Amino acid sequence: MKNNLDKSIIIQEALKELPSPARRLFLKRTLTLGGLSLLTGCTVSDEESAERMLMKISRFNDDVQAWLFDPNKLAPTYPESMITKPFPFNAYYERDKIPQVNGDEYLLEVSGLVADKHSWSLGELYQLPQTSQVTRHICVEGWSAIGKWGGVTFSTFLKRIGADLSAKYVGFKCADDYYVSIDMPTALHAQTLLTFTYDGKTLPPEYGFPMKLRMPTKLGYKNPKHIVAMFVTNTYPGGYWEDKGYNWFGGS
Ligand SMILES: Nc1nc2c(c(=O)[nH]1)N[C@H]1C(S)=C(S)[C@@H](COP(=O)(O)O)O[C@H]1N2
Ligand SMILES: [Mo]
Repeated sequence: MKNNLDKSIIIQEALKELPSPARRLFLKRTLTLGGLSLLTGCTVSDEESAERMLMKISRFNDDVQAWLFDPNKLAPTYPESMITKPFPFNAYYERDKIPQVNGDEYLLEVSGLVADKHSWSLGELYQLPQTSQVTRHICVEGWSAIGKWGGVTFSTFLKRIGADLSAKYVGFKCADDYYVSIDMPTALHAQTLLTFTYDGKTLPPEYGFPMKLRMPTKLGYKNPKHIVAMFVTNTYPGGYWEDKGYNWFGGS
């Protein structure tokens, strides 16, 4: 077993191998060796594997960094012919634990810095103006897939509930033990959708029935499925993986 000091030396050495100083700084800021293991799902035990993983992550950063850091930049969209079939399922548990939410009884709780705190039935949510987009979902575990999600533009919903749009965060609680929070600029991003459909059909349980917040500008783990409650706040709410060491911004 390597001790913490060894680990920090390994990561420092591996970081030296990265070509761009900016990228090096970026990774240094956001990653520890433990975080690297979490991000990649592999045990980082030696310099070579750390380096390989950092290169992989840095290539990924090259692709996404621009729009991750600019709230006005749009993530790429794709033709429907490029949709990945079958679209992967992922959660911190296996398929047999997928939450089975009863849509007839379902109510979305809304709280915090919002004028209208009434809970929303699915019928009411489906009445909101609906749109759809075909975007790439990127998981830190090393896969990405293109899918089509439909729902209401989240900024439309936030305005409808009279959310304080100058607040810092929007937090989400899910029907499983998952929870996550995002920054307000991302919540207001034009491509951030509160989605109820996948590929034109009601979102199936594995993809997050009754709703998934879909943000093509964020990594997969920032996109909560099975949302049951949301709140607007100025107090940092954290998140399931963030509290285990992932970086909150969700772009590394
Ligand atoms: N409620 C909930 N949301 C979640 C997760 C989860 O375990 N529970 N996993 C996240 C991760 S890491 C990924 S990659 C995506 C997977 O979404 P998919 O099953 O539609 O591919 O959901 C995200 N949202
Ligand atoms: Mo993920």
